[in-house]
Amino acid sequence: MELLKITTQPIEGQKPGTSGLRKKTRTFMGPHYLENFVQAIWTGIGGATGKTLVLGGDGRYFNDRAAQVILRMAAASGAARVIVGQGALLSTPAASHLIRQRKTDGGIILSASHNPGGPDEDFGVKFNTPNGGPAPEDVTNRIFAATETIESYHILESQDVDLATPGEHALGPMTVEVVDPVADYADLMETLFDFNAIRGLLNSGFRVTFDAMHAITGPYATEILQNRLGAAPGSVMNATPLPDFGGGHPDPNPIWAKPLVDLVMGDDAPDFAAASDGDGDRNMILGRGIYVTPSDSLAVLAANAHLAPGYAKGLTGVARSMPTSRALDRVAEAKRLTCYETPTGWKFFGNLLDAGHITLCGEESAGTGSDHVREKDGLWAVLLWLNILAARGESVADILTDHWNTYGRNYYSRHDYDGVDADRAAGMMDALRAKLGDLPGQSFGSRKIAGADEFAYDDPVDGSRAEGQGLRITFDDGARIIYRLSGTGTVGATLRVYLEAVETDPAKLHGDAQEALADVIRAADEIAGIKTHTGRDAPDVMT
Ligand code: G16
Repeated sequence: MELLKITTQPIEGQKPGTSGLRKKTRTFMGPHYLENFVQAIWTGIGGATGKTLVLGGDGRYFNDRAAQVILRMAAASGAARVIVGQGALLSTPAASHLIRQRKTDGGIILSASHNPGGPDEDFGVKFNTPNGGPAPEDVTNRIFAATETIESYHILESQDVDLATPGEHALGPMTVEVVDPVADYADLMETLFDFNAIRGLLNSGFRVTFDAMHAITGPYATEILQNRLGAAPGSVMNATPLPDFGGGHPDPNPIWAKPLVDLVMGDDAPDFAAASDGDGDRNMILGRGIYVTPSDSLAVLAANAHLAPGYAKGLTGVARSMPTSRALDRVAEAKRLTCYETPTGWKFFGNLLDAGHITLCGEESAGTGSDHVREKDGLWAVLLWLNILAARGESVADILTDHWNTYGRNYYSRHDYDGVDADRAAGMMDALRAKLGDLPGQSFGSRKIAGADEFAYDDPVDGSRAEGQGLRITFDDGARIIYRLSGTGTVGATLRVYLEAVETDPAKLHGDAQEALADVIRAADEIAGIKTHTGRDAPDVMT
């Protein structure tokens, strides 16, 4: 085994986005691309020497090859041990758990989350810190700075490590420990939820369908829902992870998981259905005849979490990302909990969770989670829902109706304009930013703008400040429009427009979201000139 020092030079554009570095797979496969970034991670965390790290990914194309490169680089840089999920697989929440459980120095997760996979699709690399959470901006800034000055990287020349067999393997002076990717995570879930109650529900004829979308949660959902909780065989669909996710977008929303939505809207609907994404941190919740928006799901979970044993003591506080609907705020107010508003990106919840300020948090982008790990967690949300359903003995639709009757409904939708020319998208944001000061007081239909600003966040724990986190328009009746450019896309710019309106009239709680939001949608275009700037007539995706 030879230790190689390879001469390289900086590669442009290795700046981590909302969640790690995401690029086209072929970009990552290009000469030195992955290696430069991994060496920059070592630099950004003060070197790999003596460290114990976790490594795993969502199984997408190039996952296995990238894992071998990272292991050889970790060994060459003096890491003591790398704990790898068998087959180089780990869901993002399971990786977060392993990082914490084994008290490691952090870990590398290979995933581009909900983005499609394959040689012509997307790949990603993300570093998580010892608390199990995505690296905060000071760390990612150091990593990025290292990518801009890199001159060489270190790698061991060796055979591939056998990642198919659990146990310890030597790689030069480093130990590679291959572990079952599912067992520890499944055990953690058993400590949080009343598995007996859920088992009883599933034995009573209550039918569940979980769509793993040919992504990482297949083995996790099969073990937990079918093997441990007794859901009928076949309850987990698309359960085998595939390198290209079967050619689909592993994104659990009504567009990309349409077959599941069709199922719950059909005659033979299960009582409860859910889906997760490429790396297992997102979730979509459905009941018979009903889709629960992520923002509503977050609010329902916050209102009912005490019904699960792991949260029986109540919540210390809650948090949501700024564009997430304020349905959560209504629950927090009623329960006298502080509700923190953070920028988009799970990394911003980390300090609040570590400091014990919050127990539960979530985002409009189909992510909910709690202090059990430091990532959002798709199956956790599914199990919390099942625990609540078992405890309340009501249907998903009844629980949601009761929730809206109690707290009111925040009608909500996100409109995405994908692959917009980056300059045009930036031009729209610049023009809107320039006129924010003139907007308060202007009327659109029956609503008047009460406030308009660009969101910035001062972290209450470490005092760090994040600026430029979305343009925010608030109306006098609580409606909101948020404009943001996505930080996870790999082609051009994705413009996200988040739309929200508050309804408390019991007669108007069951409408269609797009119809209920029609005036807000119109105002969003009038205010920002979306069509003119982007050249698009309609959004590509509405969730
Ligand atoms: C990531 C982040 C989330 C964020 C989402 C969307 O999710 O972890 O916090 O809400 O991206 O970000 P953006 O609007 O910038 O595209 P995931 O599931 O892709 O890791």
